[in-house]
Amino acid sequence: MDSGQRRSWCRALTIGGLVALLLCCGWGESASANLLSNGGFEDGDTGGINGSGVPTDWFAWGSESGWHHDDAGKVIDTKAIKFWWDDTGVWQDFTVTAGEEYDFSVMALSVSGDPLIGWNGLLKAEFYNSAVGTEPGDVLASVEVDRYYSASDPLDEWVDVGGVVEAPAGADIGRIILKLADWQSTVGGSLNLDEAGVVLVPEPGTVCLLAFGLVVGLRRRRA
Ligand SMILES: [Ca+2]
Repeated sequence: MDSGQRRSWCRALTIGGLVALLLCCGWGESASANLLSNGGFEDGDTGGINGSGVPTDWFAWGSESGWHHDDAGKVIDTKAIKFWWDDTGVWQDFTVTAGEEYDFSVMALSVSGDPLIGWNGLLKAEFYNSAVGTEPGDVLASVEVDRYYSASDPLDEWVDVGGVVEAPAGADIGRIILKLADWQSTVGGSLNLDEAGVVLVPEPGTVCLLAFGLVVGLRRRRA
């Protein structure tokens, strides 16, 4: 390879490095994949949430105080879930790395025809070590990430509920939990939930430094 070819290669690699820098610094987060399967509740039959209607790849507990439904105006795409009492909920597990941050989210809708009263919607995160187990007594950390607040959040529009949680030391399993909570003296109505998601929060500092180092290194070689 003569010096001209080498310069061309270096130029191409430098441009590649700059593109990588832009990608990881500017657009890295949007590329993160949802760690949940069937987060939109599109798969599985409709019905009682802890019976015939449990959504594919989700687990449910409690009595039949929830429904997997396809009610027009209360879904994103074709199906969603809803709860009307706090004795029932759903969860799904996914793989995590201790020390990494994860962005948990779900969309919540309370409609004026059946408004949630006296409850809040709750998004919880839990973490486990697979070698220990995933029973309630095995939990390493339990975090109440965010709520849909029935007293103050708007009716008839999807509200984005969520937040970022770091996986604690020893964790290799994360769990998202969706339910109602905060019973008050008078309760009623129901809350629809859809588009649940968990994404790994990228570490732009580390990745950008690597890309920056690549670009600087190539430029030095060219000099
Ligand atoms: Ca859906």
